[in-house]
Amino acid sequence: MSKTALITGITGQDGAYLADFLLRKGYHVYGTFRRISSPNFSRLDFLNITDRVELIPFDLLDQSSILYVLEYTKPDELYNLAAQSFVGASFEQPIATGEVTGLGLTRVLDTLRMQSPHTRFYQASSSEMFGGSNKPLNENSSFKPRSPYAAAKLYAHWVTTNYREAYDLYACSGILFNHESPLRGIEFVTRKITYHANMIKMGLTEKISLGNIEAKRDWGFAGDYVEAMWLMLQQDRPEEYVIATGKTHTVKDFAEKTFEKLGLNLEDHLEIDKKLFRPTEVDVLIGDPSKAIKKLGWNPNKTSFDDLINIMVQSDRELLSNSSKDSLSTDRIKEIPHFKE
Ligand code: NAP
Ligand code: F7E
Repeated sequence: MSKTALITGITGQDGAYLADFLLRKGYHVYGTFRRISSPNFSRLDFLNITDRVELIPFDLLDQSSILYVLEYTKPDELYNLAAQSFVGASFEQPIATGEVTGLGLTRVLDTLRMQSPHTRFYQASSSEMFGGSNKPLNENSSFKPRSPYAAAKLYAHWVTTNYREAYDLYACSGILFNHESPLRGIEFVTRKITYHANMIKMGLTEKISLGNIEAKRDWGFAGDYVEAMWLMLQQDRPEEYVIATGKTHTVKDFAEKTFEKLGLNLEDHLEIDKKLFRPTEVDVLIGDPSKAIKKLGWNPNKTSFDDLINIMVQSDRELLSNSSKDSLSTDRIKEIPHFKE
């Protein structure tokens, strides 16, 4: 019989790639979605898998929906990817971020403990929990969260560790550094850059506004990172793993390369907007994936920084070329407003 997996947050970037990965492995995949005003399955559609996964309504704020989903699915593996995942928004909505990203995990794990304790559990922890360092960070590095998002993720991370120790659950956290793709949300900096650079190339806009372009991140490809999530649940013992490429680049590097690939000069189009700076920033992130390489056999070098940019630039070029001008004239062009300075 095929194994079953439940993915919370299947409508997000990682949820879609993970669902695709697990379907290829022969899993029966359940995925949760939020009831919102218009359906949001575009990422599953992009990968042509919407009809191949079983979708169940669910909200991390709603205990009874969590109970229902677990009773209904009793999965072999549960991947908790759902979260309010945008660091910038966590400064504007710190309480909702705590409720969803922090307490939401506890609701899921506590229900799992009672309903389906044999399910193997993956928690989507984040490099943001470290707060930054010039040196490569590993599983033993100390945490110093610099945003409400990072604090909520750290709470969820420790609850996962605690439930493993207290109730002997197979519960582990992947501490993932930034990973991007054509399915990345448009407000995250990499996708914002590849999308806007293509808009500029097509003459649909002239400028891109960015915040702190000196920030450095360890960026990988989301399609490679979901394999690490799965590998973590196939081990003899549940543990924590850092997943990263081991290389870091500034936002400016990413933007310059993107613009170059389109035959554009970043300087001619860049505006620095102070409103896009965060109240506290994580200046530098670089991860040390040695443990994942050694124990999981995971390969951090499948997709290079250059390849990642190529994939995203090409995908946004196709997306924009296939869209009518009318459909491009509103939401996507506008900046996401920031209310707090
Ligand atoms: P994403 O694209 O923002 O997806 C987040 C998912 O969570 C979406 O499916 C979203 O549903 C769902 N969600 C949000 N609020 C919810 C709620 N109240 N109840 C139920 N579902 C809710 O994020 P991602 O990039 O795929 O990341 C996946 C996970 O990894 C997140 O937990 C993120 O914090 C973590 N992480 C990401 C990275 C990265 O670089 N991508 C690195 C480290 C950790 P809607 O589609 O309805 O909004
Ligand atoms: O910012 C700087 C910004 O929003 C990256 C999430 O997946 O990865 C992600 O969090 C850097 C920051 O991602 C703009 O200040 C400059 O230094 O793309 P981002 P993030 O905050 O690193 C971690 C690992 C997660 O766990 C999160 O869920 O870029 N930056 N100018 C900008 N950032 C944005 N968004 N927009 C700008 O205009």
